[in-house]
Amino acid sequence: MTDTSNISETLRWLRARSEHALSVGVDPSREDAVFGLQLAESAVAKCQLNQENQDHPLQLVVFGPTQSGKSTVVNLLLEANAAGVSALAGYTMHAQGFHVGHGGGDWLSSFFPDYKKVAVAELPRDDADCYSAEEVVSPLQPAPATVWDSPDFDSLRAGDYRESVVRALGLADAALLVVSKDKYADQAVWEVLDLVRALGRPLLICINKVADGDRDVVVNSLLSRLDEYWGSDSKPQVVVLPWQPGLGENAEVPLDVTALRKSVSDIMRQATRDEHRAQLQSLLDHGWPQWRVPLLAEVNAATQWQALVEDCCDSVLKQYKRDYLEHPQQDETFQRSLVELLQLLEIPAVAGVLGKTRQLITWPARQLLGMTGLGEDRHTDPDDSLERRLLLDLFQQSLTRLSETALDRAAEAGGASAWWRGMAGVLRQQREGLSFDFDHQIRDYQIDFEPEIEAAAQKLYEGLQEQPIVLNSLRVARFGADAAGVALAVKSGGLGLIDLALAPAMLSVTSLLTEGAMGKYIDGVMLELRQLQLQRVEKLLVEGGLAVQLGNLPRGLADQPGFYGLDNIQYNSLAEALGQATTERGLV
Ligand SMILES: Nc1nc2c(ncn2[C@@H]2O[C@H](COP(=O)(O)OP(=O)(O)O)[C@@H](O)[C@H]2O)c(=O)[nH]1
Ligand SMILES: [Mg+2]
Repeated sequence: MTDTSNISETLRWLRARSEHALSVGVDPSREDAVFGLQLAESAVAKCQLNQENQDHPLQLVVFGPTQSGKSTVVNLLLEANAAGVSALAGYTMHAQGFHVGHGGGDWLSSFFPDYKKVAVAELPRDDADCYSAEEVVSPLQPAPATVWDSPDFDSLRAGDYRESVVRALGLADAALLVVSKDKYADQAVWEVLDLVRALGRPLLICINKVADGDRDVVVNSLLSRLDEYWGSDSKPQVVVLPWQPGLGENAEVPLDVTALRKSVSDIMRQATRDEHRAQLQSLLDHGWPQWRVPLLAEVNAATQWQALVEDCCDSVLKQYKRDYLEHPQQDETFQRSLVELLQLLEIPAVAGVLGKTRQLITWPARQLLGMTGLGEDRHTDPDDSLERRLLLDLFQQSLTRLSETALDRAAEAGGASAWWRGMAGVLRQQREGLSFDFDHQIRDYQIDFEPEIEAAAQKLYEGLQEQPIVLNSLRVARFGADAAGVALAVKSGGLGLIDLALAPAMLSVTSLLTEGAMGKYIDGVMLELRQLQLQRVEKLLVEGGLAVQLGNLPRGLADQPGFYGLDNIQYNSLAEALGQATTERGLV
């Protein structure tokens, strides 16, 4: 079984996130989940208390809706005027423990670490994070024991102090629900009862303020309701207290009060702590289907997001192949290899131009374009290469597609719509930065790839050495200044390929090289080069820019209120910590 401190930490984290979501108005239905999480946290603390202070006295917790007579019942049980009774709703605001036959102990403050212990008479009305625990003289049996009076959970102000009801309930070895005749059918009562049932402690229900004539009708109605909710499980015992003026104030004790005391003694005697660890697990099993709903919605949405991102990468790569690598008129890589080759051939006209500017030729080189006068009117950014422009365009298209999808899914009703809205927001915020980063990665890739182009040119040159006829034709070919200019422009990455293909001088070089045995050889070298280029671009997309950066975007939601920010692995370890089944990747 999972270790309790891990359970406790996990529950606390889940609760903090859920409360955060509530505070920003995301999904008000999470209030119930918070209630269940609080009870589970308290049940964990009880298990820890059982281990660390095995002998702490039996704890009976009285709970119920407002004005049902909880404090009155506590006094009847203790046979003392201990708990404050009032006709005002929400009069009891704190958990109040009455020790019978013992004086309490340090274990209590470690069970209520977030609460201040205050004397009953001094419990403040403006601070809910207090409790009291005092010894009373009482004939209650069995003893030693502590009887807890608790605040209501259903009145208007109950939100302020409801947590202390739940904290006290977790401490219970046995529990007593006090409902009044007019409250027993309330939704709020049955919701709490549902949780307490999952907590599994011996439970007694007391219907209070029942007029004599109504007794059978009310009891039968409650019993049939219990049948409906409890099914075949063993149901709690029900006792009745009549509507009787001055109940508990007279010396004469009505029969019903005696019966109540006896039933309470019985459930206290039934209480055993051996079951508490298993009961905690039942409580976790009970809450989990509800707690996991928003988590799963996010994990599923995040899985879908990853699939979308992978899809985008695939389609960018496909388009890059089609529109760049395999596009016959946009063979920028080939042209650049040729320019390198021309340099290696030391053809005078080309070598002259390139030679003069040798130090300036760092590719891409802004300065050179100004010198050649080429391309200025066509490209606003002199660093531009077709490849970079295409990749950037494709990246932008991907971002647009992702935000449109996010907005579409946000518009669909469902648990994940806030997540998608959040993602659309993250994308909007980060779009500029992402594009900037991706651009840098393209340039880094291009600079890294430059030596490969040079190496390919070197191979072409070596091949040419074995083809003296072609080599000679090249050496004697007449290259005008045009060819040199074209070469330089390509070298600096500033010339569109269409221009290059049209440049007659280059055409003549190309045709010399692409025919016969030399042509085959060149095709081979170029094929290898393109394969390498495809690999590098794939790496750029998959390991770099697109996949990783876009894949990490959901993390931006983890810090925003209302989100849990778990991925599939984190979800599974959380589920495991609570003893729940994990999920396969890609679940829906
Ligand atoms: N007449 C009569 N009044 C009761 C009975 N039980 C509780 N009351 C009154 O109902 C009001 C609320 O009782 P209290 O014990 O403070 O309810 P709590 O809010 O559940 O603690 C008080 O005015 C009590 O005197 C009862 O059985 N008969
Ligand atoms: Mg009260």
